[in-house]
Amino acid sequence: MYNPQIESMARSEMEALQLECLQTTARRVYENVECYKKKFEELGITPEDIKSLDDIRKLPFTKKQDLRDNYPFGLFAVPQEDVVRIHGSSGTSGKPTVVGYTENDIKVWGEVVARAIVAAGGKKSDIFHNAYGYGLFTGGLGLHYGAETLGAAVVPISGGNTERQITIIEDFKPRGICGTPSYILNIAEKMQEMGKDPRDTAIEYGIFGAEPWSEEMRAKLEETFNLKAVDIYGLSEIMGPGVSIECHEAQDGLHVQEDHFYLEVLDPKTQEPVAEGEVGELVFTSLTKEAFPVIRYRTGDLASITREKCKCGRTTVRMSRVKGRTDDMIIIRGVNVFPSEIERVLLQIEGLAPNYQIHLVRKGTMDGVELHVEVESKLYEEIAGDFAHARVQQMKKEIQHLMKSTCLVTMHIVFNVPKAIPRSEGKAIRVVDLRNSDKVEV
Ligand code: DLL
Repeated sequence: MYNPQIESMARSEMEALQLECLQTTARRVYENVECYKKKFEELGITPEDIKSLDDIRKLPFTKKQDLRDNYPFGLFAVPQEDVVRIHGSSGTSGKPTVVGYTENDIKVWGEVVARAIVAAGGKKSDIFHNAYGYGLFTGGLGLHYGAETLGAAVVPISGGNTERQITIIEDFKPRGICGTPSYILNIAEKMQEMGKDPRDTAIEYGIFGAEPWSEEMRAKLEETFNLKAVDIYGLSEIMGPGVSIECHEAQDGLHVQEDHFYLEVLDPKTQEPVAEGEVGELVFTSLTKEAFPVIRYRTGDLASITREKCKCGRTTVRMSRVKGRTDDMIIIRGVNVFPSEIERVLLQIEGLAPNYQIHLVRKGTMDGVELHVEVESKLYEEIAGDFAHARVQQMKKEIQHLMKSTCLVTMHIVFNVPKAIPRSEGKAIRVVDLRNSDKVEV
C-alpha cells in the first residue's frame, strides 16, 4: 500500500475523518460558491445542519447541467490566482465541462493516483508507459502526476502514433502501462500485424479505465499481453482518474479513496439509497477539494458497492465495475440494454475481433439495433472473405440467439471485414445513434 495508514484505516476512524471533511466542504461551498449558497437557501439549510454523515442527505445534488449553467468558472470556490490547473471533459453538447485545481488539489490527486498504481502492482522502480491522452482530458496528466508522486519513471507518450508506442515499449521495457482498454488492444493488434507478440514485452501490469469494459475484455487483455489488468475509475468533475481502483491481489471491485471522495449509491428514480450489493447511481461528494468542490454529484454511472473485507487488507468500500450509465442505457422497444452486456457476450465468440459498434436505426416507426461485429483476420482467410460461408451464417445465428437470450432484443448482426470498425486512440465509441438521420454519437 502506498498509504497504509489511510488505506487500511478502521471504519470508525475513517467515518470521523469523513464527517469533519464534509462539514468543511459544506462550509466552503456555502461561503464561496453562489450556486451552492442559493441551493442551500432554497432547501432552508446551512452548513451547521451537517452533524452526522447521514445528514449528507439534506444537501442538494449537483448535476452536469449545473456545470454547464456556470461555464466556465462559476463553480470555482477559490480566487483565480489560487487555481494552478484547469481540465475539462468533452461533452456531447459542444463546450467542455470545466474543472479547476489548487496546488493542494494537484498534490492530493498525485497521492490518490500513486495509491492506485501501487494497488495495481506498481513500484517506485518501475518504468511506466502512459498512453492516456494528455490535454484537457484528465487521463494523461492524472496518471502522470500519480506515477511521479510514486517516484516511477513515467513515459508521457499520450495516445496515438501506435507504431512509435510499440518501439518505445520494446526499447524502454516498461513494467506498467495505462490507457483506455480499447486503445491498448489496438496496440496489441498493431504489434501482431507487424509480426510481433505482445507477450514478449516487459509489461507486467496494466491500469485500464475511462470507458466501460467487461470481464471478458480483461481476459482478452491479460491473455494478449500476459499482464495483470486492473480497473481504474474516475471522472473529471470529482478529480479525474484515481477516484477508485482495483487491487491486483483480488481484482474484485474498486477501492474507493474514501478519505477524499464520499460515495452514495442511489436509486436514480427515487434518489433513495439502495441496499449494499444492489446497482444504483454513483453519487460523489468531494471531501478535500479546494478549487472545485462538488456536493452530491450525480455521475450517471451505475454500479453497486460492498463493504466486505478485501484480501489485500484495504478497508475501504469497494464499488463494482461500472455496469452502465443512466443516459447510455439503450431502450429498444421498451427493453433496457447496456452496451457492456453486449460486449460481455460478443467477446465469448471465437473468430470475432474485440471491436464492435452498436448502431441504433429506425425502420419505419420501429427502433432497431444493428450490431456491427468484425471477423478476425485468421477467420477471414479461412472463409476466403465470403460472408455467405456456412461458418459465418452459423456464427450469426449464435450471436443473435445469445443476444436475444441475454438482452431480450432481436438484433440484426452485420459482419465486417477486419479493421472495418473505427479504432480509438482514447475512449472508444460503442454506440452510434442513427435514428434521426444525422449521425449522432451517444
Ligand atoms: O475518464 C477519467 C479517467 C481517466 C478515468 C483515466 C480512468 C482513467 P471523464 O472524461 O470526465 O474522466 O469521464 C468520466 O468516464 O463518468 C464514466 O462514465 C467513464 N469511466 C471512467 N472510468 C471508467 C471505468 C475520465 N473504469 C466518465 N469503467 C465516468 C467504466 C468509466 N466507465
